[in-house]
Amino acid sequence: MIVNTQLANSIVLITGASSGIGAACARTFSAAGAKVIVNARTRERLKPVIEELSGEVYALSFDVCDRAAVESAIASLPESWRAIDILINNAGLSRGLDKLYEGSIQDWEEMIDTNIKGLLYVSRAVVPGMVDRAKGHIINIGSTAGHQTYPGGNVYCATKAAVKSITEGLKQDVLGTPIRVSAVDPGLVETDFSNVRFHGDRDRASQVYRGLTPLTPADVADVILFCVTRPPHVNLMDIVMMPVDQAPLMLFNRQNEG
Ligand code: 8X3
Repeated sequence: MIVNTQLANSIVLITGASSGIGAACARTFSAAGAKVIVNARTRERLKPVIEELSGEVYALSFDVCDRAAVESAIASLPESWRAIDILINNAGLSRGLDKLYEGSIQDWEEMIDTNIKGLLYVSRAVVPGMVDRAKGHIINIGSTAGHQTYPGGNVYCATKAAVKSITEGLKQDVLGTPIRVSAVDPGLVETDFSNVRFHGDRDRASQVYRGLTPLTPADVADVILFCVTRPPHVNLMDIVMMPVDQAPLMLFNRQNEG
């Protein structure tokens, strides 16, 4: 990939960068010339991604759900990595696809803690620096699930609707500054997402993508790159993307099915 002059030496923090969309963002932004801070819960999980990157990379391990850990990790950044230009709030997960009245409260807590509270903690720690420097772009990874609720999606969809509201609210809050705020909302992307949702039931997870061509994590990273490389006066507010084999919201074109 050609180094993008807009991104050369920019510092990008990507949460949940050990796999899926986060890891794809690390590859895409690193290849485009950015300095990349990759985050995951442990350094160990980041190793394979770091080994793939040829540009400058800094590993920052913390759990986005742990407010004190978020604050101290961001405060611990060395001087040369402090001025974060782009924050990609990617860490997120789904757990379960149960009726609300039968759902696991632990599943709910995990989704709310990661998808909403984690995103808020990281934003609260990083955005003040952007405001001080009058420079920055926050990209929140939402979902088609934040636009319409599907059966069994109840709490997960609510967390992604919250991401949409938080994105809009933050954009209002930084109005009058050059800071940009965007959400990228994918539909079906083939990652570990469904395996995590179904607590490691790989057969059930593979059924989600059966007979269709889902988005890849690289497809989503590509759109995020597009978002941040628009001219500085252009703010893409919310990009909803899905595979050609999906239609709003849960209609699928599966091959070999009657
Ligand atoms: C991921 C998309 O439709 O599996 O957020 O919830 S979906």
